[in-house]
Amino acid sequence: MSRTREANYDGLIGPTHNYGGLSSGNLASAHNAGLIARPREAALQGLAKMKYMHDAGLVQGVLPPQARPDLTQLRLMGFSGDDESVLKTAWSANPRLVRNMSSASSMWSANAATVSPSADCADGRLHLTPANLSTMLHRSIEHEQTGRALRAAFPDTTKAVVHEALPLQSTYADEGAANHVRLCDDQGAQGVELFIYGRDALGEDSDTKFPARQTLQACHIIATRHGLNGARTVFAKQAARAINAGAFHNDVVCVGARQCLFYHEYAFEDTQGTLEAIRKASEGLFEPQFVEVSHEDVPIKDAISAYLFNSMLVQLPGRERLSLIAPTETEDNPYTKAYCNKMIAGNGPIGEVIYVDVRQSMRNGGGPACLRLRVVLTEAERVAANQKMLLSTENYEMLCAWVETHYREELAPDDLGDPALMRESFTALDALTQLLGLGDRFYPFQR
Ligand code: SUG
Repeated sequence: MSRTREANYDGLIGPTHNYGGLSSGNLASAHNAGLIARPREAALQGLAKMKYMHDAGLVQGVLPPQARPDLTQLRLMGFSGDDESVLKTAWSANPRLVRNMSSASSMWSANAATVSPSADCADGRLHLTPANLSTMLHRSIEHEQTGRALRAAFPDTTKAVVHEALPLQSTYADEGAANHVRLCDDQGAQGVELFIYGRDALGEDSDTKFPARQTLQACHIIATRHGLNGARTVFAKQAARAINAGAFHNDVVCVGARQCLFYHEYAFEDTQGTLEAIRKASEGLFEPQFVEVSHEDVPIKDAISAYLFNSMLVQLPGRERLSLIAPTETEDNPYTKAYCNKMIAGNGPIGEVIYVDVRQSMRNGGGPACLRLRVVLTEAERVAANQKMLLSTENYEMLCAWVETHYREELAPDDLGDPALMRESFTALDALTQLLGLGDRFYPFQR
């Protein structure tokens, strides 16, 4: 067994966490618009999940929240003066714009980037492409800071390449690892990378009711940039009916790990073709294991509302079978709970389901899997990574204390116009740069 391991880098939930109703096609975001959010509780829930994974023996990383409100964007839109004047004039001109510029959405780090481990890439380096997130205004402003955070996490360019995001144009719409699955035998061996797209921007018109956020063109470019072996790469179309039912990312209806692909019957446009392509791409490497959940066992509506597939599928040390780290909502839903009980009683590849409480994030459509970016690291890559961005018992406690010091208990969307919230947030992030070893010029407000 090689010493290559999969790390999970979670997005630390930021001080402006709120329910803005900003994401069309994301049913939770739409239904919960305007609710009072609890940023402190949200951040502590996220940290508790990270600590759980760390204690279970996995490598756990932390990605910093982004600076919000994004004053650079507001200045580009013509609002001027000192920071407080920019926020105040923008808020009185257009509160919805300010809400878009204030979202804590970078917490969902499954959308931060697409990651290809060095074992899959022609130049033997780890490749990461920050997602342009061009479909949603509030997310399209993330990629630059995401690139900076990833460069801070993986500073050794002889081992890791952090690319620029794809151009911000709808042809290249890219939502990162939420539409990407890697299957493999040992983590350090050549794997099969599966890219799932919702639309072919240069082909026929998209026929979905909600936006299809990932294009085939974006998938092709990323696979080329990363130097992937074409014979070990699969491109599959997400089913329009999944998008229309609220699966705004593929990871709402599918998750994979090691040799196992766990997915809903309605996930892919052409299920048999997709499975066949995966079988072919994995020939000589490993035998893929497919766990398909039928619509009869779990109606697509329940799969999406209970977020069964937005779980982390992980190989925990000491376990023979895979563990599914699912949201508590999966336990609350009779269909998904019954399915999980039946599944673990069987002898398939998934042997255990562990429920975690990330309810604050869930109300915006972000389950356990949305909150983490998987990065397979060889031992040398792990040693070269920024150690302060890896969770330890010590910095977990420091991060919890930091949240307790700086975060508000409650936040309504209209609080986002409050200059005091902006000052509190920037003070918090300034302090965080020390804790995570980011230097004192990481955020725009520090420069
Ligand atoms: O992009 N929600 C995010 C949820 C992202 C979930 N990620 C994955 N499935 N990997 C989104 O729709 C809602 C923000 C608001 O409405 O305030 C939001 O951006």
